[in-house]
Amino acid sequence: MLKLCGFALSNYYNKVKFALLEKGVKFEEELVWADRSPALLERSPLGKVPYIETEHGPLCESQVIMDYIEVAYPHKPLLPGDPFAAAKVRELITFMELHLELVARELYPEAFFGGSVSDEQKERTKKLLTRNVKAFARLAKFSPFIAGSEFTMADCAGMVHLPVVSMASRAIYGEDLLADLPVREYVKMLGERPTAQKVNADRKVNQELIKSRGKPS
Ligand SMILES: N[C@@H](CCC(=O)N[C@@H](CS)C(=O)NCC(=O)O)C(=O)O
Repeated sequence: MLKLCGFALSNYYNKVKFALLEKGVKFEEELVWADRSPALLERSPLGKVPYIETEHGPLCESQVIMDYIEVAYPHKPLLPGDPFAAAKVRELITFMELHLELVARELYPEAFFGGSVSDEQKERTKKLLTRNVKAFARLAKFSPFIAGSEFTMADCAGMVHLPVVSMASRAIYGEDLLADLPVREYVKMLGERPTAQKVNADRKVNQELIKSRGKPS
């Protein structure tokens, strides 16, 4: 059986888990911290989670995993059949991950982990994030799903990444740089899905574990 490895506070881990649950794919979970141990590096060479264990071997990088499970388990597709519409879904995922989450990630040490980020870095990140949010707003539909009327894999990404970007910007700048987008309503709507409730409940349990154990690495 396919095994999803990582920890449930990770937004990338939860993106894949949300997709697996939505597709109804049977899978197991293994708690793996991003500790750069030799065993982890053998399966995920950058020491990042998630990765999956398949009957063919391990696979890392969450979007590569999403694309693999989409093809390997084609029932209940999370991408439109039309090639252009499918590419538009992937475009949204790239914007959320490369241009929002990865940029906001510079703030996480101070926003979430008790570290500090220099003022120069904060200023650079704010400029870039402000520009990227405007660009993302031109693409995202929120009607009611992020790519339009159908739930897609972009919603698996949206539900996990957008709230973290909001939280990080509120913590560092005292303002939500996503405030002009209907993120709160969107996340609430997705949160009504039993699959999302499972992801969120498991995340909370893992968060408590991390609080008692320390930083997730
Ligand atoms: N591009 C990777 C990003 C995964 C990622 O950054 N995971 C974090 C946890 S949310 C991690 O493993 N961080 C540990 C590290 O970077 O060393 C993916 O999409 O899977």
